[in-house]
Amino acid sequence: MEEVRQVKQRILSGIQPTGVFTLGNYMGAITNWEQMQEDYDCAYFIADLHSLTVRQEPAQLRKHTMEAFALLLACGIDPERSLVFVQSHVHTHAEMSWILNCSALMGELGRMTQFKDKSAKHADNINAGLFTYPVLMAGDILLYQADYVPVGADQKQHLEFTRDLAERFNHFYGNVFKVPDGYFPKAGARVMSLQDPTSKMSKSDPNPNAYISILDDRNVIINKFKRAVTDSETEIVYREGKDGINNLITIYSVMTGKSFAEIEKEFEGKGYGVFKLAVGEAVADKLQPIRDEFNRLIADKKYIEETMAVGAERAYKISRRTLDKAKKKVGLLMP
Ligand code: ATP
Ligand code: LTN
Repeated sequence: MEEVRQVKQRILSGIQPTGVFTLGNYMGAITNWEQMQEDYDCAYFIADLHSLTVRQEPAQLRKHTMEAFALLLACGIDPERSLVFVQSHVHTHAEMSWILNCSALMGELGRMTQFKDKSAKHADNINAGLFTYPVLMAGDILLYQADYVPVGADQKQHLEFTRDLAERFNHFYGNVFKVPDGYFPKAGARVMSLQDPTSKMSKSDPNPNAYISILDDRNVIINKFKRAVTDSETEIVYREGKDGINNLITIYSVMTGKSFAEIEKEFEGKGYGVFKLAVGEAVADKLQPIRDEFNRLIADKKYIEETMAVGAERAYKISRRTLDKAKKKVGLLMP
């Protein structure tokens, strides 16, 4: 009897090499990426071109890119099962971005909240790349005909833009791109800063107490949670207005698999100090094997470089098909 082969749907996502990943990146994106490898055809990459939109020290960027790649592998992204590569190693991304730039509108790009936030943060360097950042991102996604894009909540607007751009392009030039859907985690889509629970945890925050880096030592992790900003009440319940505690409950829930109700029960009548320690320990336990694996991988530069090269070659082959199709459709004379 002939076996019916089910073609898997494609997942694609990227992360910038702007520093060591935080618990926010891990909960909002990478845990999902790891789990999705089971059921989907996955592609994950280090978005180094995107990171150039904020001034980077060149030697640091090279170091961070190697580290980010090793971190993905350490978090369980398996290069045998998934396509893993560095964005700038695959030149189709920059080329696709130019063609898409010519279909993107100034008005829609000007409405992007990330552009507004980053322009305010880096007022001395509001470069054109920061403005067209979502176009490069749309190209990353559309080149691979991705079905789903797993990202944190902060990227929702960029995904909406990608869908609009794909539909517009397909409308003018004929069907080239699959229109992708976002994929957001149920819990952990927006992990908040430990120092200001009304703003998101970010790896480029100048205050290291605001975030947990996934390579932080056990003691550092526990101390950061002990210092986490909460409120002046005593009750451990998930409730509107208790941003700090809500954030800690969410983190503890994702780390342990316990529901919010179970957590509220577990800590009924106990103080914030006890709860913060439990959260710190749960996070430290979860991250320990990742740290060990990272230390092993980062010492093997040759393996990392070889894995990057294999990924880049495969990514090029896949993405070239879409790029060529788009080039033909817009009327570029093919050599
Ligand atoms: P930067 O601080 O340099 O802007 P970042 O920490 O926001 O970086 P990115 O590389 O831009 O991280 O994002 C990588 C992935 O992690 C994206 O899918 C993003 O949505 C997700 N992510 C980032 N921060 C958080 C957060 N606090 N909570 C949940 N998901 C997050
Ligand atoms: N902008 C994303 C990183 C990114 C991305 C992508 C995510 C660049 N290209 C394509 C998903 C798909 C961010 O996380 N800040």
